[in-house]
Amino acid sequence: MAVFEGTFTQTEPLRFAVVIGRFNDLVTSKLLEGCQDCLKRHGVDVNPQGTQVDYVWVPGSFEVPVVARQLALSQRYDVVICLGAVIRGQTPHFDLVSSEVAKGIAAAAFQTGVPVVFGVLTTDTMQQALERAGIKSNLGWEYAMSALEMGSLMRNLRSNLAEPYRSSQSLPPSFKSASLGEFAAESQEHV
Ligand code: INI
Repeated sequence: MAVFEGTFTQTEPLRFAVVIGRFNDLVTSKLLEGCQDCLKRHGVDVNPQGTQVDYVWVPGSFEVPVVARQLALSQRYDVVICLGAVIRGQTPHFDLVSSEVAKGIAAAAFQTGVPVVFGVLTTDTMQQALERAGIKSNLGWEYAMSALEMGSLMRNLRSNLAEPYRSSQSLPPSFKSASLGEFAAESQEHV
């Protein structure tokens, strides 16, 4: 059998889309800088005029999932990175926005089969958000690492799982040459 893992070195074939919320752009632009810095240091051409990364700005985090899904559906990208900042101190509807964004991003990945990185900070204060976007560390870097790992892992899985598993030796004789339809019918008989 096998172990599948992403890599951080073979980045040349990878294509990325980054969706960024303008709301709290003091924070999101810093997340983007951290994200680009990480991609660049791993050999990715982050220039918007280049061939590896496209950038899409949206009004706020709430708009991120629908755009992430559209980008994932386009089949142009190995991975979509979502960047946003939802801050409780200034957001009476913090819980609504943050939970919808999280659910929407998860759905975009699940519905399309394209990894969508959840890079939306949810904090109580602007101070906490800034600390995580560059003052102490920059989580944009971690989101890019997840994107590199997931993008390369999914490529690896696609190429290795293209062929169905062929170990007919270990199957009972009746299963050996069965098509999927026959297999399903046969399985039903045993229920
Ligand atoms: N969007 C954010 O990304 N972060 C926030 O903290 C925020 N607040 O405070 O409301 C926010 N609101 C805008 C929202 O994402 C939508 O853009 C807006 O509701 C229009 O649909």
